[in-house]
Amino acid sequence: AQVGISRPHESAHLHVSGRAYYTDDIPESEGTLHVALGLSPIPHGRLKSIDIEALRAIPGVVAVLTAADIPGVNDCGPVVHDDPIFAKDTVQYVGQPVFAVVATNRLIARRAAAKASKVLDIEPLEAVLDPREAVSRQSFILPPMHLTRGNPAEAMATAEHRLKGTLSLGGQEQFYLEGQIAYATPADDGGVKIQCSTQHPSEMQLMASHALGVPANRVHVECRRMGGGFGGKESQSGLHVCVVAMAAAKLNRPVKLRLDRDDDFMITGRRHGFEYDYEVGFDATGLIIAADLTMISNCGFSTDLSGPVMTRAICHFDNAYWLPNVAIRGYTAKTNTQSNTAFRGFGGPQGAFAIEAILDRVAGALNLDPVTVRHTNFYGRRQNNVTPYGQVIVDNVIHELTGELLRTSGYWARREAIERFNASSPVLKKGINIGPCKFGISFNLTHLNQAGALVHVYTDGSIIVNHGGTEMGQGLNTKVAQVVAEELGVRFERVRSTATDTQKIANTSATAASTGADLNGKAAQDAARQIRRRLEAFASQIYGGEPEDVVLSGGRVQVNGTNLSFEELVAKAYVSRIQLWSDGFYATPEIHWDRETMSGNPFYYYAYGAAISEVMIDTLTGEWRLVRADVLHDAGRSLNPALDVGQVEGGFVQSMGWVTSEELVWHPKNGKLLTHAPSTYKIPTANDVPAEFTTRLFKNENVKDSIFKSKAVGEPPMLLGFSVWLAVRDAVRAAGGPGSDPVLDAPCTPEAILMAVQSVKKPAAVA
Ligand code: MTE
Ligand code: LUZ
Ligand code: MOS
Repeated sequence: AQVGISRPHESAHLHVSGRAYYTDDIPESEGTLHVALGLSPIPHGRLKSIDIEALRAIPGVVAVLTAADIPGVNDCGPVVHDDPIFAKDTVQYVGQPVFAVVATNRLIARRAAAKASKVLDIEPLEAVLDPREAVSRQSFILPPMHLTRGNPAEAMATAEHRLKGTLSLGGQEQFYLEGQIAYATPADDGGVKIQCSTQHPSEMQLMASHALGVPANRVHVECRRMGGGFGGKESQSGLHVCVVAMAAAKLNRPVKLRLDRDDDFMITGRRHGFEYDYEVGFDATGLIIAADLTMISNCGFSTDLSGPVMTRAICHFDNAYWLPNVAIRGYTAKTNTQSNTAFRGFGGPQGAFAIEAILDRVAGALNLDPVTVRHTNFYGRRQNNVTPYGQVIVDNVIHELTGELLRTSGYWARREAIERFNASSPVLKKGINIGPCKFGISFNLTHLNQAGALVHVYTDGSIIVNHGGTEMGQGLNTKVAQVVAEELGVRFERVRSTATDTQKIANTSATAASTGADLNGKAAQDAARQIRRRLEAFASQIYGGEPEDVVLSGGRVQVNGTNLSFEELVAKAYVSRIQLWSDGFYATPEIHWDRETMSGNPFYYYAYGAAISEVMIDTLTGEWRLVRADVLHDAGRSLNPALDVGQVEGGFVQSMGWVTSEELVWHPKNGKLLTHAPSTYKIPTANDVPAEFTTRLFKNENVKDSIFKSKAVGEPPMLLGFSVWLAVRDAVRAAGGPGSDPVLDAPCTPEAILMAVQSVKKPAAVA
């Protein structure tokens, strides 16, 4: 078998030896020019003038481009067209690109662009930086979204207990190791070729064609791989692509733009931070009767993907829990900051975080174990199994999965041991908690759930697969190659994946929503299957027997008593003029979504998981450490367990970083992002991975006809690191004593933990 077994990443040997080509490794053509962007130094203002001459006079500067130089449309917005490539008339955040300097080398371009505050004349306007203030001023990106089920107001009024609260969850920088980069080369007949780091080549093609004012067939976009995307290159690779495309077209020279890390932080957006107001009604067992939630997402200055991000947040507030009466309101706050965008989970984690925080308070208020309260509220198998948006859950494994994890992690015994430890340890306190996950798989914009592929079998029997998905380190190309190998009965080493290319597969969706292997795997299987059918028909024609009885396996072909190699059959088929290549297509069945009523079947299926984390905090300093983590995750019948475990571990750690140490701070007055480099923005490092860290895949298979019954695995683990934040809460609760009710937002930096410890003595405000 070629699927269901661990295979090294198709480029692992290149990654580890430094020979993998990323965009910046492509040899530069003669005459390549370099761009740097001139950025707005103030958060909101009227742009009066740009002293272009001062910049042009700098030796080595070839051109200075502004909004006036864009031949087509000054926009790189993915959905709503409110994302200027260069600010015109107004600037809307500190870091917004206003002009581009094109120079003979990168350093000259950067030095010239750094003079932005000297050459820009901007009349300041009032800026809104805080999302709650934006709401109070009715400064929204989109109309509010509402989802209600049952009668939450009535149920709340009659509930035995009620809790109210507010909660804040910060944003998160993608921190892809390879920053944003694009390289454009002028091509024949008014065309341009763009090699860039993007999750969405087709969108880059359209954005560049709009900016240039030429048809899409003049723009060729290629991406061999990214050094990480994490959602940050779904739409926001567009600005860089548009800048190099227009510079290359105007100057008729190859042009490259590679952002410096600080500029990447200052220019591009990230995960939306969320603010919450909630009320929850429950009974003495912790069973939720009613939930009322208001979510505010900090969108920044433009729309970008904020609409579908909020939709996914609303559709994940339930996480794995049955909420009989629920009201959810989503407000998209417009602020004078970078425009926030996709980040692993795409709003789903922000929705689920709210219910996890709420359930943990419920458990504390009733003095019940947090695991017990979650169990009480899990969706049922045959009843209480309909989501607030009306989808019936038919694949629920959360009971079995958490049951297994509780056993293998020794949760109950460790809970007792931790209680004994805490009773005798006044300064250091331990906490343990669970973070369950249910995550809906499919783009919530239904039409995006389609994909294409192209499989070529060459006359020597070697194979190339091209598909619409992009490789960002997640191993998509490996999985797709495994699928093609399985279908054609050859070893996976025989199949090579090539760069994603808009001239090979048209109209692709972003590699996003974790659907890469689901969609492109199926499309590639469709292509490979057509070739196999032709080979089977041909083999039975020349050797006799029925096409259905031909077996392609292990690089051999068995037909009616004859056994020959795959290469031999391919060579014969070629000479007989059999088509040895094929396209393939896939569209996810069954799914539908009504945006007006916020109801339907948006997800083909759900992926499940859970993590149990144990932490120790120092109540005198707020410092903390993850002592142990146990993760069990559902990847269905995994296509490649090694890759999937890697995705789960990576997602867990990235999730933990978000809710514990990654803090974004904008200057409250001048609006500048202060945490714009690893010196001040703290992502987890190898040292933060716990000494005891066990990740396993839950034995399961997809109930739906997904590719070889596997499940998407990219984003769901982004919920698992919540267990670390919840364990910190548990430790703070231990510091406060029975019935105490920690006040803790995310990220729970040491400062936040210390403040929570110092204020924790107050008992829970249970009504
Ligand atoms: N893993 C790595 N190594 N690098 C990445 O950039 N992006 C994540 C996830 N895992 C990412 C990653 C995100 S945001 C998504 S949507 C999925 O991978 C996309 O790939 P897939 O659909 O093939 O899983
Ligand atoms: N929906 C979704 C989307 O669920 N995930 C995505 O990444 C996405 N991107 C664009 C539009 N809708
Ligand atoms: Mo992932 S946020 O869907 O790119």
